Amino acid sequence: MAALFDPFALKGVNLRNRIGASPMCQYMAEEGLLTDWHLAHYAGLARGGAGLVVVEATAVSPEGRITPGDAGIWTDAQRDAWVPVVNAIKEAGAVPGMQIAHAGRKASANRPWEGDDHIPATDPRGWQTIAPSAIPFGANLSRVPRAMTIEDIDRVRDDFVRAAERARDAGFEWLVLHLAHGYLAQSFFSQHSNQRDDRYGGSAENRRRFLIETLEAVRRVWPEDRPLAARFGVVEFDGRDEETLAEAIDLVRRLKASGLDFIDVSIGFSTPEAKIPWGPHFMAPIAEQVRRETGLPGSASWFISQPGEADALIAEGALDLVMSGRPLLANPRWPYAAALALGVERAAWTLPAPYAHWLERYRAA
Ligand code: 8OZ
Repeated sequence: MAALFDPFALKGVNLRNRIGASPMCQYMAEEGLLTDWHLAHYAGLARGGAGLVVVEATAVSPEGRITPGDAGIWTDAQRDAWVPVVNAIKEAGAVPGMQIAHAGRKASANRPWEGDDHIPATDPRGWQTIAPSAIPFGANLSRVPRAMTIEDIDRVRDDFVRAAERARDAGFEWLVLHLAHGYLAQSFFSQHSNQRDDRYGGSAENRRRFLIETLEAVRRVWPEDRPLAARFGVVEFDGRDEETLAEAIDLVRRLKASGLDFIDVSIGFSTPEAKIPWGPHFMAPIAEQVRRETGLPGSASWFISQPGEADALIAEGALDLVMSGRPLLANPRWPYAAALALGVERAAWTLPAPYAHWLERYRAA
């Protein structure tokens, strides 16, 4: 039996296999509301056989969107629009997860295929961004954010709580806090973006405060039997990773003590100067270290595209789940292809019955 197809249980949730669809922004919403695009997209991912489908970074407030096309969950109407997506994912046998996010200084950008840069300050489609300090990311994202006041910090933390309540009420069973990729929470943690001199900046203890307070506030409304996960950038590839990783592991331990159930290990993306060593499953050893040193179950993404490779990472105990992004965009039925490649018995049943029964029929003699 391939380890990739072992079930995985966490809290009250059971995944049918170790393949998760990684959250991937579609930039196809309007005013944060889903469009027809989303239902077909997510039904397709779930029907393809993944055990967990985490929907795209969903903004907790209008200012927290990366682009005007981001999905949101700051209104009840937006919450209700997610319900058919949740139902389609469940009907296909997968567990529905949501990632909630605030883009911080990387907000107010054009969609990737329309420039991938900040919307000019003079353009009414854009908005004032906020961040721990008034320091721009740089490169294509050079708009200077407004440094957050304590009131802003309290409000954004509360926005995460309201978003978690709505995700809960829409029926999501797995929640991911977006603490990665240079967005707001990551930018509190990183010295590249946080130069505050109050209790939210300076020492590691202060730079991690926003992340801990947000997790603790969300945990109070997120049901105990549903996993609370975080995606967190534990390295930057900026030449200072020994210190960053030690601080990150320390923070993950602290988040675990406050109710974090699962860690999806990713990259900080806090500086355009990073030299990222892209290559096959290059984040897996770092994720393994985070899992080992914190005792939390965890996952990674990034260039895990071969079935044998994904299966070995699970079998060797490096990862609990493989979070798959681009392989599932290229082929949502990658799980079926993986089951065939790994010699899983009755591989067709990775897919829903209306597909599986045909695929099993009429074998050549
Ligand atoms: C991967 C790398 C950089 C950004 C997100 C849009 O996390 C992203 C993203 C993903 O929401």
